[in-house]
Amino acid sequence: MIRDILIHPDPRLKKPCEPIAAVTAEISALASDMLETMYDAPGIGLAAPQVGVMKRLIVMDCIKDGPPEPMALLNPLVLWSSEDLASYEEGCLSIPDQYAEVKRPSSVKVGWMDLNGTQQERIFSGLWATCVQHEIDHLDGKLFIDYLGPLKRQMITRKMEKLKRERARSGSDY
Ligand code: K1U
Ligand code: ZN
Repeated sequence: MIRDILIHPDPRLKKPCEPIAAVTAEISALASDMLETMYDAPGIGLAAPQVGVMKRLIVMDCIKDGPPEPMALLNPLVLWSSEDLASYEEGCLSIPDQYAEVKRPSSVKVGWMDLNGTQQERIFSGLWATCVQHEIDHLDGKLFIDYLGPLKRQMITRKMEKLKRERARSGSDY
């Protein structure tokens, strides 16, 4: 099932999310819906608060060419970050059509629980590293525009407020 993606500004996008205690049928269904919603958007990642669920769950697939590599990460935690930084022009499905360069560690080691309840660990690099950090930020109520200066952030927020007003007026449900 494709779920609606919240658009900034929304208080749910600014709040920290709750850890997941166990993999239940509800959590598995949520992960499946989030992957479907991400591929439909289309995007390379999605975090549960973006669909209004305040739980620590993210999905990702950063493969551009080749067979898909869908991932669902429960309670993801950055265990190590490289000292060297990489700059990437980030976007966000909750901030449509707005992009900005963000500098983040170029590699990170992340630990998480998978949908079988097994603890996993992996070093992410390149686009995967950028994406996993962007998604974990969502779980902590942080958006990529929070890395920008106040003027740029305010300009983007005003554009999103206008977009939401227009969508509400036209009765659009996306
Ligand atoms: O979390 C999100 O809002 C999803 C976001 C993830 C992301 C993008 C870029 C850098 C870091 C994290 C997106 O997927 S935005 C859409 C996007 O990047 C994309 C869309 C279609 C094809 C390829 C990329
Ligand atoms: Zn985002």
